[in-house]
Amino acid sequence: MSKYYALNETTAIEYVKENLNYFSQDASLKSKEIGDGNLNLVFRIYDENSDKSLIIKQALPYARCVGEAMPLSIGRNEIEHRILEIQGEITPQYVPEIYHFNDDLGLTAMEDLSDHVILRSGLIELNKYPYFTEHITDFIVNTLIETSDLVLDHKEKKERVKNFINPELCEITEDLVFSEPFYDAERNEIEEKLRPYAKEILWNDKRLKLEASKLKFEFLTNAQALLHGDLHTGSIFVKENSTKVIDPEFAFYGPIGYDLGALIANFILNYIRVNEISEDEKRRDYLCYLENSIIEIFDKFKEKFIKAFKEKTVDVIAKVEGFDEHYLNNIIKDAVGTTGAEIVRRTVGLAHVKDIDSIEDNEKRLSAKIKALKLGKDLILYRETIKDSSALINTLKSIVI
Ligand code: SR1
Ligand code: MG
Repeated sequence: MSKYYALNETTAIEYVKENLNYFSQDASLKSKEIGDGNLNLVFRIYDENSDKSLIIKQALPYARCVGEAMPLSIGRNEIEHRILEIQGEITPQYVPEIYHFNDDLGLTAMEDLSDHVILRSGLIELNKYPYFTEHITDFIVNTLIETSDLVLDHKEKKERVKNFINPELCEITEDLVFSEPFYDAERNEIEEKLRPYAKEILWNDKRLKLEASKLKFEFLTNAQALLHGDLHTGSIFVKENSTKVIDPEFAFYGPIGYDLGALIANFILNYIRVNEISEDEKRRDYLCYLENSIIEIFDKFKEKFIKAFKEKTVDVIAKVEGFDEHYLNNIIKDAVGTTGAEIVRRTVGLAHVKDIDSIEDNEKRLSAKIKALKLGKDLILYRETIKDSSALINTLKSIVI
């Protein structure tokens, strides 16, 4: 940590000039800090004389959204560039290219994706991405199955598990997703009018706490595959024909359903927003788009997973008839439970999402949040029975519409 210093817009340019051979000698470099995530600094460095640019992402020794009261090791940067390397070998088309890293400074230099937009912003703007579900299901299925015991030699997989022990960032998820939203925790961010609903829907329900604890212990102990670990719509860049998954610093060996569930939850949060605020015609059209996207993510994941299982599994006994279905059913159960927990935590926990919090009308925002809590709860409680996309959509519509 002794060599560490946090960059600013000026020193970021100096760093690039001294350490990277990316720009030409006569480049006129400018720099802008563009980070709007919860943890890190992000600088865009660009040459005014050409169209060349890159991104420097630097870990701060604390969580940016909380400040120094929440210290975090800059070692998360190493996890991030290591998993980006692995994902880049499996699905290079879906991750940014890495140019350089420096673990002393906790920084990585990578491809600038400014011609893309963050998916969450695109969804809030009611934009559509026709290839997204195809791309993201390719990414999830391939990165997860290829890092699992189904495909990897078991000793090599255990080595990977060791290399991706990520206790600090896992603790954030364990606390913020699976524990604190289910009681009146100090760090919860909850608007006053929602408090009685949170009590009734979440905190007074022992059945729900039991199911949340089962999900938490699944997350803690089921080292199935190398997860992205934070696959919400703010971790994905999109443009019409391209999808890039960024920010895998929460990576670790965990249950496959966690990545799938986090993604579906964030589409549902946007669905709840659109249902609450949009004009009639626009609303119907965009709700259809979101509904189809959720169905496609769910169905394509299942279809591609079974296909990849059949084609890629090397473990002899795992090839026995019926094990693929058994394995997939457990993933889906975890995914639906995670979807519920992610929806709940983005509504009452420490880290919210713009989809819901930026609803300006107080009554509509409260209504959206109450629906989110009810839906999240049902998805957790009834996850064993929600086995296909139509059951998921029926549950969604019965509460939200
Ligand atoms: C203190 S970190 C809060 C959240 O931001 C990250 O993106 C993760 O989702 C984490 O839970
Ligand atoms: Mg992130």
